[in-house]
Amino acid sequence: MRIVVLSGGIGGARFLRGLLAAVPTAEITVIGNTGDDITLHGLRICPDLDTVMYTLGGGIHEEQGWGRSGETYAVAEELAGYGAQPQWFGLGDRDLATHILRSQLLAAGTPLSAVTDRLCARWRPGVRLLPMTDDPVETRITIKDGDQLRSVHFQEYWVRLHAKPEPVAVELAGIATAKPAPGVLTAIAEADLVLLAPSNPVVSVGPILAVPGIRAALVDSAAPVVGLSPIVGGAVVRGMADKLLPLIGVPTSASGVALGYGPELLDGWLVDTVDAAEVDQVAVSGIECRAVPLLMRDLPATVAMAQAAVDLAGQVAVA
Ligand code: FO1
Repeated sequence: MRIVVLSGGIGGARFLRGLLAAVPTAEITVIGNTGDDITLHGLRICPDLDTVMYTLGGGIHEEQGWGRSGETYAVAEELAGYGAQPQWFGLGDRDLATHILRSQLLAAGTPLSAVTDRLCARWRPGVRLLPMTDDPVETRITIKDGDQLRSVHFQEYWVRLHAKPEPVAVELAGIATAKPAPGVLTAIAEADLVLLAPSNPVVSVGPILAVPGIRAALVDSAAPVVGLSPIVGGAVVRGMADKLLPLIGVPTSASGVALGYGPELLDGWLVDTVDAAEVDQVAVSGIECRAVPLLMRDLPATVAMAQAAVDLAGQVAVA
């Protein structure tokens, strides 16, 4: 079975660990969000690609869900010694090796998709990891700064500002001229099943769907498209989606996110059991909906929700 998963962030990577265990014989292609990518100290950092690569490759800092296990920070301390900026983004020594090699290859003209293949050759994540595009896209948040409006990189909004300032708009700089990375549209066309991981709909799944051609390919795809709600009981499980969903006019609810993606995109949607009352609201829009436990407390729980998504896809495929 060929499965394509749109994934971003820590939740998406953890979901993939359950999916791999639930369907070990499946060929899984992950389309990873690159809107989070940032250049710091002259190095290109791809958080959502690295979190998938490290999580599935066994190198992740488990508690954080990002960065490397067994990390040290000697380089960051030396940079701070020079007063080098910025100092708000935690870069460990092991993680820096990834950014150094990626930056070296990008500077030599290697496309991000080929760079990602090169890095994954070491980690062997068990999935094909594709960036959504090889072109530069940057998620930026316009915030209120006193009576001024200021646009900041998503990472500054999230990591330095802890999503505290009131956001006014989300912008995907570069998206209009971004092209799907090599293999993305083919993977979608050949997929037996497409899954939207329980990732942030605004800054993780949203940018992937916004790459010209990707959403249309999914809408036109013969494969069932099934998503898992990242909102449980009207709240985010992690991250700051609740602060950003209002900016795209989507309620912070399991049904709201499904209707935000829309029935032309979604064939199926999983909500958590606490949101079972919302199943009908989703179903009347034409999206098959089930209520199952969606908290990834441990691997068995994650395997069960991944299996539930695959099962739902099987039901909508024949419907
Ligand atoms: N998240 C933080 O909250 N603090 C950090 O200092 C931080 C550093 C960092 C370094 C590399 C990397 O790949 C991810 C990092 N993250 C950090 C997580 C990152 O901001 C988020 O995982 C994603 O951008 C959310 O999708």
